[in-house]
Amino acid sequence: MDAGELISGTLKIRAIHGKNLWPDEGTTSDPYLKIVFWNKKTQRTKTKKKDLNPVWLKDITMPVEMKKGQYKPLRCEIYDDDLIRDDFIAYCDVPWISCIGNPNKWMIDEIFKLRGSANTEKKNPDKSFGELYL
Ligand SMILES: [Ca+2]
Ligand SMILES: [Ca+2]
Repeated sequence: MDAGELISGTLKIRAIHGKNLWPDEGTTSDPYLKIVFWNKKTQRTKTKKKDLNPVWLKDITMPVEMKKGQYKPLRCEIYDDDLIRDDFIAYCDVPWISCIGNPNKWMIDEIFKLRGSANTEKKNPDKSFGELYL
């Protein structure tokens, strides 16, 4: 495959659950998952109220129309839902290149360790932010 090769289809992601998420609000938070795609489009799950082990079980689909060279991992971000401004909690990057060329197969079945931002790592010095299962 060369970088100019066109890739088209639909990417389907099953957001399953988060585990041991870091509590933004002392002992809990209201987490949702936001996925930032290669084209900067985003999609998110619903908020799970007061749940550090949220089960979203949400299927997210994104049409793929891009050149191979535009490939980027999926940026998966966990936020705490708040009235005024949602707090960023943690993120991970999920490679999905194995999905290209394998239509109609689930290629990712994995637990990803979450990482904090510089700001959340300051608030959470042991840097354990939990895990995301996709
Ligand atoms: Ca909240
Ligand atoms: Ca908050």
